[in-house]
Amino acid sequence: MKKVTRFTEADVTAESVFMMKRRQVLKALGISAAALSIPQTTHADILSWFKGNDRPPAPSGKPLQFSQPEQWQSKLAMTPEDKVTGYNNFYEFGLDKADPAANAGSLKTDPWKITISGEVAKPQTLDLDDLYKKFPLEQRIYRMRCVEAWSMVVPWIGFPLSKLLAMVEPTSKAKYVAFETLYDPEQMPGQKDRFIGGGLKYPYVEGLRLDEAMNPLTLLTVGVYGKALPPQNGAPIRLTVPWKYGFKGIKSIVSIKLVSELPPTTWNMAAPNEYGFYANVNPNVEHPRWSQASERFIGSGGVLDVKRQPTLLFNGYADQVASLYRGLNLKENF
Ligand SMILES: Nc1nc2c(c(=O)[nH]1)N[C@H]1C(S)=C(S)[C@@H](COP(=O)(O)O)O[C@H]1N2
Ligand SMILES: [Mo]
Repeated sequence: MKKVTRFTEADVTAESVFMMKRRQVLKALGISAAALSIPQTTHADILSWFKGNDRPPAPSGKPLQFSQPEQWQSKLAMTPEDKVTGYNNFYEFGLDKADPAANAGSLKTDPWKITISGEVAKPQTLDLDDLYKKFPLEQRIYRMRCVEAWSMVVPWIGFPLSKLLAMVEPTSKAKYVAFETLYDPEQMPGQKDRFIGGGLKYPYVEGLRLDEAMNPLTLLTVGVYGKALPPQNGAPIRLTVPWKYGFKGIKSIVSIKLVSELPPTTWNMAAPNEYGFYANVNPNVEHPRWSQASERFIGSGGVLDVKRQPTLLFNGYADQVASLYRGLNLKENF
């Protein structure tokens, strides 16, 4: 097996972890690798899909009250709930897609505090009650596209980040928004063990330009499928930026800071040539190690139903966000 000193998202999911389990999975399927007369790359799809298939039922979270504005509903086929809550990336709890559902249950998500600070006139620290009181929740059915080239359609519940930012009144120096996940190695084993956490630098941090953060699509998400987020999806509050690769959607946020300089971001620090600050979904800009032209949609199908579909520019939200990037070279600013 290839020796990996510092894991990247693809090394971990597509190579090391996957390769370790391939034999087990094939055995469980009752087939030998040789019996599958399909190319190696297709094996990876089918087998990693199978791993995602082997998942616990969706947890029974607290039901939420929310509206369903027409504009944000969708006729797209949705990814089933147990796949949304059972096939996750949350490296603080392990690298396998099944690890977050298995290991994040112990994360203490209430009480929770989130601070909004930096270049703002009215810095605040809010608890969950404050958030729920101040911001009415809405359901938004969004496409979700991971940089690893799989995708889902998910009914998130949350409120626009722009409302929170308006409340704290950014100063004229605020140009970017920096987000930070909880840092608590006792609760998040991946933060103290590089074999569990993939050798990323923790806490996980992410960032947006202020205009991206203010876009109406950008959601602070507190629920999914009608209920409070389960820990594996980033409880109690995470970011959802549907036109960007999933790694921008930072989970379990404790800090939102308005800043004047472009903030560091976790995957960019880990592999700057592979993961950019922008991370806009783009079928024409390939990852150095794989194409982004198509994606594997995780729907209601079974093990052998591996549906590939074309990747959409800005993940299908070009009409709402392309103007943010007018004049920007998207290949250079990936
Ligand atoms: N703190 C933190 N946030 C994170 C991650 C992570 O490992 N840690 N993984 C990211 C990646 S790569 C993806 S694709 C999405 C997955 O979100 P989901 O599990 O709710 O589908 O979360 C993102 N947010
Ligand atoms: Mo991802």
